[in-house]
Amino acid sequence: MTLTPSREDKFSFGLWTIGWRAQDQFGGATRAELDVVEAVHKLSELGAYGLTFHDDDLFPFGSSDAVRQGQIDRLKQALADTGMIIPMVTTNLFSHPVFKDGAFTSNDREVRRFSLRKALRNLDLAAEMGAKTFVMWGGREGAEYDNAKDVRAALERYREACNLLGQYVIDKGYDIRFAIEPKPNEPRGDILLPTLGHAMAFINTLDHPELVGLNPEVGHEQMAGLNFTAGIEQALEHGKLYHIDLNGQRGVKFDQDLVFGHGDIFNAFSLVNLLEFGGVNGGRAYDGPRHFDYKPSRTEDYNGVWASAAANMRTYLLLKERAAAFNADPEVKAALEASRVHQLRKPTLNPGEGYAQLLADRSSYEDFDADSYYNGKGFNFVHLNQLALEHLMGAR
Ligand code: GLT
Ligand code: MN
Ligand code: MN
Repeated sequence: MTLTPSREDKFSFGLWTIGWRAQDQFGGATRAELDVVEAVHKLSELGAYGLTFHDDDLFPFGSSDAVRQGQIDRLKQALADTGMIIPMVTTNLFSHPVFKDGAFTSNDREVRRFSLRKALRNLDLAAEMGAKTFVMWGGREGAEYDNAKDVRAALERYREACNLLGQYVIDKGYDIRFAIEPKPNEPRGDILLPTLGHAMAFINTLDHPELVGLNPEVGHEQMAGLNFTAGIEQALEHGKLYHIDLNGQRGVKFDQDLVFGHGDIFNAFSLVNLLEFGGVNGGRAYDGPRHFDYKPSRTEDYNGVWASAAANMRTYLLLKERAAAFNADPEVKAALEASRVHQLRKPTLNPGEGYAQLLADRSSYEDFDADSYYNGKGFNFVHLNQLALEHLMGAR
């Protein structure tokens, strides 16, 4: 296994990640603007295969048609020169003051109609660029105050928007699927569809649920204190992992967008094992882009930006290598056996068995020795976890 990224690894980056100028609530930018052509060439040299962007990353909000087209043409030329692709496009419905109370769910109907038009226009661009996924991150769709937002009405308006965009894609014959990106808070006090569980329930209420899946982000689930890998398992079980945002987060705090693996490294290890090798179940679980949505720290100059971009990919490949070693280790196999991990795949009832047979089975209850679980019958999980840690640290 090589640690040098290649196109087959399907690594992609948002233009807003490496291009982030590091402004925050307490201070202005620490870096100059990054030109899209340079971004494409640099990412290509580093081994990425794709660039993603918001409309406003490529051409400023309110650009004239000529400026917009000029930037699109420059990007297309850079793609042609490097062989890079645009796997995903997304819409900025959060930066301009017009979106201060949201876009599709703003209390102001004119803002909602404007937002739909902005998204529709960007769908045309996504199709033109060959993107297969259209991410919807509703960062401003939310509220700070309970009485300020009719949440049920907001969900209806969000559904109205998703249904309209879905119908547009169908009617235009675009080969595009939507991926909703959940986040619990920031910039709003509370954001609509805060976790991937909320989003999955919502998707099932749409006119075309098959057109809409998830773009879960590591840090966003972890901001809610949730286990990201476990969430991804459930998204996979529902066939809803359409895209993924990889990064790092250290605990329940503001959205850090650190380099992948620079947060919960244990969870990053199980995530890569799941995506690449199906985790304890086996089989490759996800075939889409490995998309990094991180922010190079404010302390870094452009040398640090490119070093951090490379770090995302190298960490991913290191974890992939470590996961392969973990899976192949006979001691790990024995530990999984001792932990009875694979027994969970066996149905609890026998073939054809119902409650009548279960009630008649004395071994399942009357003769079952529940007390033998006191002071015995341990599950060996800690040993299994120590083996994971040792593989992770390169100690095995
Ligand atoms: C924004 C956000 C990210 C989303 C992007 C897509 S924009 O930077 O913090 O998590 O993925 O709109
Ligand atoms: Mn984030
Ligand atoms: Mn993201």
